[in-house]
Amino acid sequence: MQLESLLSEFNKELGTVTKVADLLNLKAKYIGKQGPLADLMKNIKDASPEEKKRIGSVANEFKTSIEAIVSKKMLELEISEINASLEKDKTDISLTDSVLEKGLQAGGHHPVSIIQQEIEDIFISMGFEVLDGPHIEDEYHNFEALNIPATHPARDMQDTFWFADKKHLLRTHTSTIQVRGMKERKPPFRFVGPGKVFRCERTDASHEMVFHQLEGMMVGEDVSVGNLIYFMKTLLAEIFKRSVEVRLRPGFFPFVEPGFELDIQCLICGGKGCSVCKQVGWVELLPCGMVHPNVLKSGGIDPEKYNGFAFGLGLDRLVMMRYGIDDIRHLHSGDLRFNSQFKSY
Ligand code: FA5
Repeated sequence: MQLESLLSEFNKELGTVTKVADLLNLKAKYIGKQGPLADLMKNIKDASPEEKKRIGSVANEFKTSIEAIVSKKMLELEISEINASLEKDKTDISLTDSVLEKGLQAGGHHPVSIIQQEIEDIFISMGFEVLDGPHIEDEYHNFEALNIPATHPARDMQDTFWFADKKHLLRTHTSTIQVRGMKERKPPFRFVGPGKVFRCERTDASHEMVFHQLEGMMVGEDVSVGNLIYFMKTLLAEIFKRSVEVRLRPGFFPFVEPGFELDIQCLICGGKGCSVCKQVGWVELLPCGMVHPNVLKSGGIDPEKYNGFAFGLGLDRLVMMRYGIDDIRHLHSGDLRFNSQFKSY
C-alpha cells in the first residue's frame, strides 16, 4: 500500500532530524496541506462509497501514527536542546585564584570601600554598631535636629543640592545618621554610620561634590573628651600602622559643644606643603566634639542625665593619605588603571 511505504520513508527521514524546526518541516511535508496525504484526500471524491470509507480510515490511521511519532520525537529534541544550552551556559563556581591568575581578570574593591570596611571592623571590635541612612533626606534630619538654625551658612543653596519641593535634599553629611540612630535606641550606645554625602561645591585636588564620610557617636552617663581622644587615636594608629602627627584645634559645628578639628600632618608632602594640604602641611580629617544638648533632645535623650561624643571622618581624604594619592578626583575617575591597583580588603 502506498501509505505504508510513505510511512517507512518518513521513519527513515526522521532518523536524520536533530532540530525541532526540522521536525516540524518533516511533519508538514507528510501530513501538511501540500503533502501526499492531502493529495490522496483530494482524489477520494471519484471513489465508490466503500472505497471512500476504506481510504478514509487508512489515511486517518497514517495521520495519527505520524502525529504520535512527531510528538514523541519533539519531546526528545526539546530535552536535548535544553541540556545543550545548560551545558553551554554552565558557570564553574569553583574557579580558584590560580585559575584567575592564569589570565582571567578578577574584580577588585574600590579603595574607599577597602578603608570603610577596615574602619567598620575596627569599630565593631570596640563594641560599636554599624548603621545606615538614606541619601535623600529632609530638612529636619540634615539641619534642624542637628541644631543648625535656618540662618546657618551650611543651609546656603550653594552647599546643598535641594529637590524642587525645597523640603528634600541630598544629605550634606552623615550626621543625619546620628538623629535616626539616637531615636531608635536607649543609652548607653555607640555606633558608626558610613556613606556617601553630596555638596554643591567646586572640585579641586581635595574637594569633590560626592564624597564619603563615616559618622560616629557614643552616648552614655559619663562620656568625656578623654574617651573621644582615645577612640580617635586608636583608629588612626590602626589605619596608618605607624605614628602620625595629629593636632587638635577648636572647631565650630552647631551640633557639638565644644567642637574640635582633628588634623593630621599631610602624608603626601610630609608637612612641607602641597596642593592637597593647600600648602599648610596639615589635612583636616576628623571634625568631632561633645554632642550638643539640643541634639540629644532631638534624639529623645535627657541631656541632664546623658552626654556623648560624635565625629565625622572624611573617608576620601583618609584614602588619599594612606595610599599617597595627590588628587581626590582620581577616586571617581572610573579609570581602571587606577582602580585595579587596589585588590582586596
Ligand atoms: C561635617 O560634615 C560634620 N558633619 C562632621 C562632624 C560630625 C563634626 C560630628 C562634629 C561631629 P565637615 O564639613 O568639616 O564636617 O566635613 C567632614 C569631613 O569631610 C572633612 O574633614 C573632610 O575630610 C571631608 N570633606 C568635607 N568636604 C569635602 C569635599 N568637598 N570633598 C572631600 N571631602 C570633604
